[in-house]
Amino acid sequence: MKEKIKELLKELFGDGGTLYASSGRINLIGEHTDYNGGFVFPGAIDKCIQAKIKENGTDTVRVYSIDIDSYVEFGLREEDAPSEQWARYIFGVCREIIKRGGVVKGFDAIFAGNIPLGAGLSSSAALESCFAFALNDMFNDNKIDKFELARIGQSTEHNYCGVNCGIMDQFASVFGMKDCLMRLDCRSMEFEYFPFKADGYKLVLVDSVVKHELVDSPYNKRRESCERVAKVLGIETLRDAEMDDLNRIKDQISEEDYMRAEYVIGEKERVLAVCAALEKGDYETVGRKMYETHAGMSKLYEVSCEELDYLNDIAKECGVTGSRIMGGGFGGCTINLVKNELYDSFIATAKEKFAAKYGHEPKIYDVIISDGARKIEK
Ligand code: GAF
Repeated sequence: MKEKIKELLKELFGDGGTLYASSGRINLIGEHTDYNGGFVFPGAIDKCIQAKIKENGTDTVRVYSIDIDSYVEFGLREEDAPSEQWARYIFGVCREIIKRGGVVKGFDAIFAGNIPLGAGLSSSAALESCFAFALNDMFNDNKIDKFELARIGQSTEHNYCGVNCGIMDQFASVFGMKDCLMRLDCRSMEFEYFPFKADGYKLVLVDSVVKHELVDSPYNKRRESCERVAKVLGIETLRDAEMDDLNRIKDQISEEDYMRAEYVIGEKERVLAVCAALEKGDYETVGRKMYETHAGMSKLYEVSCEELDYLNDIAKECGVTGSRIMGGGFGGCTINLVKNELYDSFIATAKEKFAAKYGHEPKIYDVIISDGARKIEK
């Protein structure tokens, strides 16, 4: 990927430029908790976006996406927003830096990635983080702090892409560290690195290949439900709600909003239980909580789909320690905590059964926890 990017930059825009990267993410547990002020537990992975970028001395940004085989030029003023979705991520990052008083000058860039698109591994956050990190390095002497870089990506989603996401994906992509998961408190924004070495286990993603697409999806509706319940409770976010509180206002909210909030309140506790269990090396509890999350996401939050439920059932039948939908839902992957000795038979069974039912095999990605946003070379 690196060589191809370098070659094309030279061919299209001449010598020079710096190569940057940022990663996709997994999340062990803590789904749809970020915008509710709760906890998340993500890590960056070894699949990333790489971009080679150089200043071009104009007011124009010129970018070529190798994977989409698409070239876009845009100016740096608000009215210059491109119509191509992929380019809006980059445009949004530029605008959000400028809005915060930062500097962005015209540049040329070529980028490519190996994060499967629509698999719920945050390829868009990786793209935003890669450019936010790069433009901070190139034009702002790295004065924008890392949390702000993550917020720049998040605001890009809100203001240019129509997704009212939380902070988890951009946080993971910017702060990711090799071999570590991170527990982030999305209310205080305090976080801790957790070295993750589940001896005797593997983390593996099973991709249903049902395309998960958050733009214009019911994702925003889920968030609205949570905000409605918090409002009735008179609190800022569901982080401050317990089941007793929810039951107290049950007749003032819709049945659907009740279910959404019930899931979020349970999920908040599950993240903490998983962290405590991990510290004791108690993977059985970790796994049990993952299954509980899946059930909640499927039955209460209703962000699963038939294919993901089927993958979860297969995991259970195979004796996999933990399995659940990962990310926003509506397609994408399950994340599975599998004992080493069960790994081969689980993968073989998942492929076979899924293919028999849906006519194609799921894709399998082993999880390797890696670094987040970084400069690769000058
Ligand atoms: C998506 C969002 F972008 C995140 O902010 C988070 O809410 C996640 O869904 C669900 O946990 O990835």
